[in-house]
Amino acid sequence: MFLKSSRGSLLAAALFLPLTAAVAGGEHAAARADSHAPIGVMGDHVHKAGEFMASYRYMRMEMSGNRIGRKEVSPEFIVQNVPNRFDGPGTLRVVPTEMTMEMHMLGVMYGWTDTVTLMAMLPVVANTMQHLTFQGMSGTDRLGTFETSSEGIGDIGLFALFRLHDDGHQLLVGRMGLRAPTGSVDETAQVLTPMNTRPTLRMPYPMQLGSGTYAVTPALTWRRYLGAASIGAQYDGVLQLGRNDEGYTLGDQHALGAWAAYGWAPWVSTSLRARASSRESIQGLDRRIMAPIQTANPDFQGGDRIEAGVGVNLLGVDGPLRHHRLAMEMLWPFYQDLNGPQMEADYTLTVGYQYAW
Ligand SMILES: [Cu+2]
Repeated sequence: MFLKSSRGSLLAAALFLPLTAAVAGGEHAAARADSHAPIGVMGDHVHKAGEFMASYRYMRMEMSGNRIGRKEVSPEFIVQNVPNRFDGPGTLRVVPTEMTMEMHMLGVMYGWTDTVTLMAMLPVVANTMQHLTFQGMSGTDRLGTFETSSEGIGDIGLFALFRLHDDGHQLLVGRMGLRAPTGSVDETAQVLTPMNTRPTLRMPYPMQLGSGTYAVTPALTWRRYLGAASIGAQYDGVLQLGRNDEGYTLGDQHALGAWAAYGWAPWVSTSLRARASSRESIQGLDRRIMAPIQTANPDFQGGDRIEAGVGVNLLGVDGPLRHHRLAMEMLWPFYQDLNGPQMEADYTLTVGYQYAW
């Protein structure tokens, strides 16, 4: 799996050498931990013909508090000021306060040829959301709190990765992917209404497990070795196709990220990464998702975010650990401009294990 990629002198130099650092020549190819991008990046590498790789990723995103645009707002501000677009109260009456999104992602890669690698991804999703319900049709009297959750298979993805350029130092990988609507979009939960009743309703958009539509997921990834260091960049998109059976389309997403990594030894590298992403709001409407809560409004979805963080890649280079990889990355947002009111992200953690043979 580690290609004939690396010729860098692996034990030299300080973190983030000037980009002019010369690539040490004359050494034969060796495995290095930063031959894979930080674990939060997907579809960054390819395999040689006949190689397989199995992977497991755990991703966790925590959200809390709310914003309108870049401005933080309180639950009381939301229920006094933000209109309810559906029948009932004039303003929103239920406010989400915290959300945890977890994903267990199983993946397999296969080098079909030296140029084309095939990849499949199966996500298992688990979401929980905490809410605050305000009493009656108006005012700021707190009635109570409730939690909803959803769990199950998300949208599976099938991808082809293309080795567009690879000279041992510099690698360019193109990706074309198709996501299928295998995740449920009709999950329900019991809620606490402002009238103090507890009906079971279809959950709002962020709590659903899938998109309900096919999507194409192109990406382009570039990586270059600079001695013991490496730098890389990726564009990553999710373009939804058509409208789902419930009557809506999730917003398209575009992300641009860049990282720098340094290999302290062939078996360990650390990285810094920044990523800017943009997601559009939802087009259309699910007629069964109509409640005085921001998450039920298709307009209050998506926005722009810039996050940055650190990662570590570990690679087994000999003995029984050879070809095993373990990696972790943590990203924190430092800029969020949300189509809000919407919950803001606190952090995203990705832990991954990969094994190639
Ligand atoms: Cu792989």
